[in-house]
Amino acid sequence: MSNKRTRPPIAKAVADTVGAGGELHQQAQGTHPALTTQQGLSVSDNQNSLRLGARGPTLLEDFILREKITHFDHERIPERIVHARGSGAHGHFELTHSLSAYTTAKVLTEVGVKTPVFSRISTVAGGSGSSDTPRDVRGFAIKFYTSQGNWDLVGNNIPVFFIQDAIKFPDLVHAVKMEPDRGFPQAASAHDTFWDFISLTPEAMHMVMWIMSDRTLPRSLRMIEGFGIHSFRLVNAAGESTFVKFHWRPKLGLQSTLWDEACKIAGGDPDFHRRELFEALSAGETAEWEFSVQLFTQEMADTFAFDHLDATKLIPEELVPLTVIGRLVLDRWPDNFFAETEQVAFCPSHLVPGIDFSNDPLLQGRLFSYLDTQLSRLGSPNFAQLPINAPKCPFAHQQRDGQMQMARPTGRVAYGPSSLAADSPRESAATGFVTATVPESGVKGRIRAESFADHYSQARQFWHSQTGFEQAHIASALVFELSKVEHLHVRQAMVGHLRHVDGGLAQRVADGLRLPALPDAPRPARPVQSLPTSAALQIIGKMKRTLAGRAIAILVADGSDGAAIAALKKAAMAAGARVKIVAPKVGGVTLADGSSLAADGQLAGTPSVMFDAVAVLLSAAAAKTLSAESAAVDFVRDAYGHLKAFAVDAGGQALLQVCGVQPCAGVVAVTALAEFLDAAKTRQWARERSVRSLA
Ligand code: HDE
Repeated sequence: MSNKRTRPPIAKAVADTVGAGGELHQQAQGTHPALTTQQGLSVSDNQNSLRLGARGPTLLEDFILREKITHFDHERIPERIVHARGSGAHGHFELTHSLSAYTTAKVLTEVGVKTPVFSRISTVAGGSGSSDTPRDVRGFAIKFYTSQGNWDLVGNNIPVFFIQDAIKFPDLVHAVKMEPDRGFPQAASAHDTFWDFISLTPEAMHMVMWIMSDRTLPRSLRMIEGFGIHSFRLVNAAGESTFVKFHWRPKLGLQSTLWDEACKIAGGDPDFHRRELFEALSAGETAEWEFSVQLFTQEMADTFAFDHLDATKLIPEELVPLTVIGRLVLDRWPDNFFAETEQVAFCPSHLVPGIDFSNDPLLQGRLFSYLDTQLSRLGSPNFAQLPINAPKCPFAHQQRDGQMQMARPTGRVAYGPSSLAADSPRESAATGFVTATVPESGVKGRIRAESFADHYSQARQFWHSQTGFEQAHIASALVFELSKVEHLHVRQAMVGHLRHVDGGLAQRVADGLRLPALPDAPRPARPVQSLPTSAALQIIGKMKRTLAGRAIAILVADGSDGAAIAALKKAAMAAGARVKIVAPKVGGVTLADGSSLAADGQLAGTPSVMFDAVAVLLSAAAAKTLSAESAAVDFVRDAYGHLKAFAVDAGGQALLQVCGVQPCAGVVAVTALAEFLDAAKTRQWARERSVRSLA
């Protein structure tokens, strides 16, 4: 029970005491309320269970011990079967452009209204305790608490999906999760069962290109895009429907880590993304997205070279441009992780009048799955009563009883039609949800539409839309992942598929795996088309040259120059960056002028992978000491290898030299502050080929 709701009386002041065993008894006094049991009974001793004799057995009679332990034993609920690891935040959606011509949904027609939201961003494959930075799709779910009921938009950070039909989802998830006999790998697609399944599922090839790109290695949860993926329908007052796809784009721009960096972050700070969002929101910053729609009619859809009901396809922006309609802002970390982020229950079937589903077979399956999974996860059909799930608009229904009924429904009437209660809830033809009237016909059967059969053309389009750096990362990711696959025939089958995407890509991956020969390509169901490229599919083109939301480390030690540190910190913060002082000891350093400087992080526990750019400002003596310190050498080498900008003074330069870092673009004297801050806004891509071999 929340002690906020049932705050017991403050006990009369008694001083803290030390018990016979030396244990501390903190007494209720001042603003501290008296600790109680769930029943409100004030507890006199929270340190010792009830015993027979000081060194004797514990008594079953101890109902206080039993209540506490019993509750503890039941403090976990089943984690989500997918998307178990996630972070959530509150905020709002503000509409800036009305879609009243297309829909009656007030959330999409009332300009200026701020609709409260709760959003949860997650990885897919790992358990709830897994790290934040594996190569994985990010789930991006938004619950809009609208004035017409809750609308859940349960999307991802990638606009397409692996499979076309919901019946394949359990297979996909079983293949990517830990292998069932051995219980590993955790949160990783780089293993045999995943690639075996993929190599036998040609429809996954477009998604494979996306997941092998750096989209699956986000720098921050504030730097990912969001997509509803499926086509939905908007329905207007006249009952006319228009198809819609939802997109949301980060204000801070897209930004990713490098693969080596993501792996090292997982060791340095497994909570990297959660902590970043928590720290940003706690500091008064926001996470913000520009919210857009792609609107199209059935007639337009009939002209597309693909089927928009197929979730393995996207609609290029060049074909149907995006219309910006609002802002999504997250600005408040939840009060309690479990009550909100863990218990929030998203269901694509939660929607409002004016929005409706399409026939996308993946979406149709999801409409069943989410409600079903919430029943098993939250244990009761009353999960909608949890504060995080309850609508913020008035609601009234006849659903009663069930486990954990928290409300106290009154009156005799829990049914309809009824004539006994004047205030019982009734249907409303005027405001109620009406399913779009869409004529349907066809033969009943387990059928896959022929219009879903082109599995390679958009994968090819994606590949050809990337910059050279991005292509090298995709090819290298494929080599990395397939190198972890033990079965040669699976590696070969995958490279065979890649031949349809691009012959050069297939060759690069085959070389990276040292395959004896280029494997045969499977026969495609449809001829592969070369579609026009689309810059919107890149990450590099969508990065922002900004320091907002970026972090800079200044590595210092005893004897560092305080004036240089202060000037750099001031300028970087003025440009929007967060700055952290990293020192060999967390207690701080004594600067050259004898003054003290506190550290934000200790060198061994604050590696450079946590930052976007670094400064190394050291005395000559400290540079010498640190050159024999592997944490310092790794700090420099990793920052260099991860293509980050450096600001250095003479001591910093000396340490860089020991670490084998030669003068090059992006390594700047600390006196050239503007140059450093500009370089810090991006990675030094030109350096990449000199630090690692890529496929
Ligand atoms: Fe989900 N998915 N999914 N999914 N999904 C779940 O629901 C499912 C799919 C997505 O933060 C589960 O509450 C099926 C596509 C997000 O709480 C479950 C299919 C997209 C989240 C489920 C899909 C998503 C989930 C597990 C194929 C992007 C996390 C826990 C038909 C458009 C929500 C839960 C959160 C979670 C089923 C495919 C996004 C089992 C059957 C496509 C963001 O119900």
